[in-house]
Amino acid sequence: MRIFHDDRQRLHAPALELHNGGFTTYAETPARAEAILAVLGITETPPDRGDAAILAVHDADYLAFLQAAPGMWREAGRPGDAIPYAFPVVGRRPLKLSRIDALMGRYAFDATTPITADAYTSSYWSAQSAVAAAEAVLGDEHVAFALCRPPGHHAGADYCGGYCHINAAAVAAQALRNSGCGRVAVLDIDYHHGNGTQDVFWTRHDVFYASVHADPSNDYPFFWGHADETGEGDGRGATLNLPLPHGTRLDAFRRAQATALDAIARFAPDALVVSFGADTWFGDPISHFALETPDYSVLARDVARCSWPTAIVMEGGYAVDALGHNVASFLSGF
Ligand code: SP5
Ligand code: ZN
Repeated sequence: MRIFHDDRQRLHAPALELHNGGFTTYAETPARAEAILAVLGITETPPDRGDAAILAVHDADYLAFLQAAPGMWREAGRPGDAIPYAFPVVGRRPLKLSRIDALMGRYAFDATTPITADAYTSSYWSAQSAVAAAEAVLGDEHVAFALCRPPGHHAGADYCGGYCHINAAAVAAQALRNSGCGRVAVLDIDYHHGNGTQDVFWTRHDVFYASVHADPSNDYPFFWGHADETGEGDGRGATLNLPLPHGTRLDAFRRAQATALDAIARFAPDALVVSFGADTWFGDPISHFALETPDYSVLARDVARCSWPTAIVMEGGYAVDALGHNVASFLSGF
């Protein structure tokens, strides 16, 4: 299987995140990618397809802000990484905002996702890896893996959050659409709901989004991922959310994934993007499911049996010592 990753994806290294009322060490570290590389071995550097594939999903003003924010933060005399503290819950009117703090809140939905000086570069290359995987599965390969660190599925067209700045899975799905796939599905099996991917495709019928995740009644990202969210307008019925309780093990997860795969089969996609998170593992430090390492190959075989060209994109997974083995188990199922 071809595996794509660029060394620049490991530059972004926030020191701290806001968690439970104080600052704690950042869970989404470059060591995650190193752990996966150590187990998988050789990877390919993706070609640079430029801004176009990213601009097909994200707003230009948002991408410009990701690049400008670290400098604005420094010029304002702030220590550490840029983090927001005020959010426009009243709605995001087209106001002329200039203060770094106002812009940070405008372009973020949480305070756990610093915009470091390397955030844009690392997420840019993460997205290029996803595009390379998408291109590979339209060529001779049936399946390819993008080692996408930083992750992406919480980032929307104009906002960051959940350790994500650029939505690599959405960029891959849109790249597949632009390369002649009329219908594309995204299967999201990270522990957390992929609110950004859902938002990007919410009103579209050409990209189906299905997610198996922790019930947002008890878990991040709280405001999205409830079972009654099914899409709107042209996208009505093209979003499927399957929330599961704490303690979920393979049997229940596998049944939910089968429900998602059945719905995707009815949609009849030309290609599939899998947002794969290993934070469903029983020992994950920030999550509460109970999958075991061999379970990932069972889940992957169920996906592989559907025989759609499949680009796998890495999302979460924070038990660094187990992460490479969990990823290898998943990929082995293909
Ligand atoms: C891509 C992805 O899996 N994002 C997950 C974002 C979850 N953020 C909310 C939970 C924050 C927990 N922070 C723990 C810090 C430990 N040092
Ligand atoms: Zn996650």
